[in-house]
Parts: sequence; structure tokens; C-alpha cells
Amino acid sequence: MSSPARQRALAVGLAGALALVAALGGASAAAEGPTLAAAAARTGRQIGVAVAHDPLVREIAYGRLIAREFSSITPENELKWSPMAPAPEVVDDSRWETVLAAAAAAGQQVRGHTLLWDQQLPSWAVALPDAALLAAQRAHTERLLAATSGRIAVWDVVNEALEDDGSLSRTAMWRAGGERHLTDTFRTARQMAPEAKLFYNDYGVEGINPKSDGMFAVLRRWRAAGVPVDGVGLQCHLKAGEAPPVAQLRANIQRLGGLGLDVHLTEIDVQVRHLDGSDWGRDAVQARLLHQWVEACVAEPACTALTFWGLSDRHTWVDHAHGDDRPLLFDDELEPKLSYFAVRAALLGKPDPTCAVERLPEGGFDKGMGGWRASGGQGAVVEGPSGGPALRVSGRTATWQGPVRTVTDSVADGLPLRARAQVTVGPGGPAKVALTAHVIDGAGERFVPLAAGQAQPGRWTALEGALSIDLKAPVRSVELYVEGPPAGQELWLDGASLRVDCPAAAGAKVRP
Ligand code: 9MR
Repeated sequence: MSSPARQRALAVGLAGALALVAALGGASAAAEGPTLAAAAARTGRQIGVAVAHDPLVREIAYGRLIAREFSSITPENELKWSPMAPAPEVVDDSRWETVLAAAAAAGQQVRGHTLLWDQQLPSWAVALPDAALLAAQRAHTERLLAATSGRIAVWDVVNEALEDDGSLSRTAMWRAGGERHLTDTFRTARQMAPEAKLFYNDYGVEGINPKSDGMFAVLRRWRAAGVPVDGVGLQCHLKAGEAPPVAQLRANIQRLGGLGLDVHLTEIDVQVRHLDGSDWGRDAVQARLLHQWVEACVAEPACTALTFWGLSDRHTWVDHAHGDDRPLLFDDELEPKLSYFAVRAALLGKPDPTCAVERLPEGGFDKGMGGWRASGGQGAVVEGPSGGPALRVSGRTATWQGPVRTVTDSVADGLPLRARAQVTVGPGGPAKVALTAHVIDGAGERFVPLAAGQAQPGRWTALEGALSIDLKAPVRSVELYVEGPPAGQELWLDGASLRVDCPAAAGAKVRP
């Protein structure tokens, strides 16, 4: 380590940290109710977030929210080798020092990420012959363990050393040292950071598949051989619609726990940009998935911590690596998303509040048309057959005319919704009534029947049906139609609801 560079780095680090400590004074009211940290603590678990140096020193709200909501942090890149070793003999610890100082000020645990990975290696090191690379890597590991001594609660000692088929990879990083290099790094870490829990961390190993089978076999072998590995990190970079079944996650956690390992979900995010539909719909799909996964962690004693890979949709590697997405708990303005409330509910052992969000909204027509209109004839809110305001469509000239409501902003591919409407007809005898979805998307225009019934004049009839459509981009519009009676007969709507169709609907309402 070159001492001038190190001194400069330390000075920058401390200055940044002090500015940050000042910023932590006032906690922003991100959401009513317990913070994620408080909710996780009730289950004896840590909840963490990946923190990046630059927003931490530039955006006061970023640091405040992290300090308020999370009990643990992982420096997203700052403890990797290349960011701190720009050239041979030059070491810059300032960035991770800043991140660790903020964590200390907020009383947060730190997951150290990562000692041994074949990515984010300094280019000067990659250019070295194998033996020299190995030696440089060892020296880096020992220096970093000494520099961070006592400040790291958990180390991701080895990151992503497995191929998809479950075999140990043979990349530049360890072809010279082989598996021995991995196990030696665990031993060095135990020796130099005896207070830290030592983890193996990887992606694509959340469910049961050849890679996770291979990982299980390696970890069993290492445990039997006395390699000091305490836990395993399942990264959980998920893509909605393609995530493994949550039952597999639980089975996997159980078998790893059976080896005496702690399991952490270490890099959670859920990509949704590929789902056709609306942002709200995509967020709802994500929230449903996260509720199930966090619930699974809470149900498994071996699963003791979970970390999200970034604070907000403005601070995510996914945007850079794959394209604009919304994979995290907070939106671009740092407002909590549906996923935030779903995760908190799962930590508290409560049903997913996404299932209770009313999208139409429900509650009749006290405040006017509520977004409904007449698809033909004249629509007006007047006193209904049972008193109270209702929407009446009169002067209908075709059976399909009646109340209609655009719900495009609520749909997404793979999001099951449930639509409900209270309808009746005017004078003229019993008549057929129906609820229909009118869809215009990349596949064309179609009418999807949701529910049908028979209405008696002046008596409310409930129409209810599943709105689960295979949408194709671009989704231009989705409308709910109430229709059916012969032309000329009035059609009335008393209220309607549209919710996410969850197996067991939640009770409490939350803001949409
Ligand atoms: O989020 C990190 C991103 O900022 C870096 O550019 C990238 C470099 O490869 O690493 C990202 O974090 C990765 C993590 O360290 C290991 N698992 C996969 C993560 C996402 O790529």
C-alpha cells in the first residue's frame, strides 16, 4: 500500500462519513408503520440493502432512508478488489471506508462482499501470470481482512465459483490454485476475522437444479473436511414469471440448513420490464412474488437475513446491465412501492396488502362517476333503486351499451385480477347482464367474457369474474364493460371493484 495514497484516501473517506453522519439526524417518514428493520427484528432477522458510495455522498435522502429502514448493509462494489486497487502498489480505501462509517453511524451490520471473485479484478492483476495473480490475490485478501478487522459481521468469502452444471469453475482466478485456493481463503478469513461469519455466495442456486445440487455437494464436502464455512448466500436476482417455485426455495434452505449452514438471501431484486402491461401491474406482480419469498425465509429457521441489491429503482445495476426496470422496494423518488409493503407484511406474518388494494375504486358513486362512463346512451349518477347514488345508463340503442371503465393502468401479463360489479336493470322485465373485458393489444382487439347473470328490475345482482388475460405488447387499452339487456332498457351500476386475485384475500386496505 502506498502511504500517501492511503492517507489521502482515508482523509476523503472520513470527510464523506462526517457529512453523512450529519445527514442522518432527521429520519424521513418513508412510510407509516414499523420500518423494515423493526419488522425483521421481530423475527430475529437482519434486513439489508446494497449501498453504493456515490449516491451515499451525493444524495442526503438516500443515506437517510438506508439508515432508517435497514439493519444491515452490503457495499455494492466498494469492497471488491478492482475499485480499491487501481494500479499495482496503489490502494484506495476511501470509498469503502465512507460506506462503513455510515453503517457504523447507523448501527448497521456490514456484509463484506467479496474476498474472492473472478470478476471486478484489477486489469493489472489479470495481466499477471497465474502464479503471480494468485499471490497478488492472497496479499489483497490478507490486507483487506486486516484493514476491515472487527467491522465486518459476514464475509462473502467466495463469490460465484460454480458453473451452471454445478461443477466448480476453472476461471483465471483459481485455475492455478484449484479448489484449494477457495478453501484456503476461508481458512485465512477465519484466522484473520474470527468474529465474522463466512459465506459462500452464488446466483441461480435458489431452487433445486443442477447448480444448487452441485453447490450443496461442495458445501457438504467442505463442512465434512472442516473448511470454516458458516453460511450460504442465495443471491435471488429474480425475473418475474421465471423464478423457481417458492416450495423449491424452502426445500433448498432446509437442506442447506441441515448442513448446519445459515442461509442469507443476499442480492434480492425482481426484474419486471419484460411483462406487458402497466407499471402498477408489474409492481403488483413483483410484490406478490416478494411476499411469497420473504414469507418462505421467515418460515425457515435457517434463513436468518435478507438483503436487497440496491435501495431504489433509480439505484439498480439492472438498468445498466439489462435495460430500464423497476426491480426494488423504492421508486425513483424513493417512495415505498407495493413491494415495500408486501415485504414488510411478510416479515410481520401478515397477508400481502397488494391483495387488498382497490383499483376502481370501490364504494359506489358518492363522488361522481368514479372514472366510469357510458359506452352508448346517456350516463348519469342519480339515486338508485335502493337509495344512494348509482350510475344509470339510459337511452341504450344496443345490447353492448352500458357502463364502461378503462383499467389499462391496472393490468400486467401474469397478474390475475378479480372484477366485481353490482348491477341491475330498469323497467322492462328480467334481463341478461354481463361483465366483459375489451382488450386492444399487440394481438389485436378482443372481448373476453368475465361473468354473466340474470337481473331483476330494481334488484342488485353481483357479477364477478377473473380477469386474467394473456397480454401482448403494446397494450393499448383494457376496459371493463357492463352490458347485456335489450336496447332501450336502462342498465344500472351500484359499485364495482378490481383487485389482485390472491388465493386468500387480505383484509386491511392500503393506499393504491
Ligand atoms: O451491482 C453490481 C454492479 O454495480 C457492478 O457493475 C457489477 C460488476 O460485475 O456487480 C454488481 O453486483 C453483482 C454482485 O457483486 C455479485 N452478484 C451479481 C451482482 C449483479 O451483477
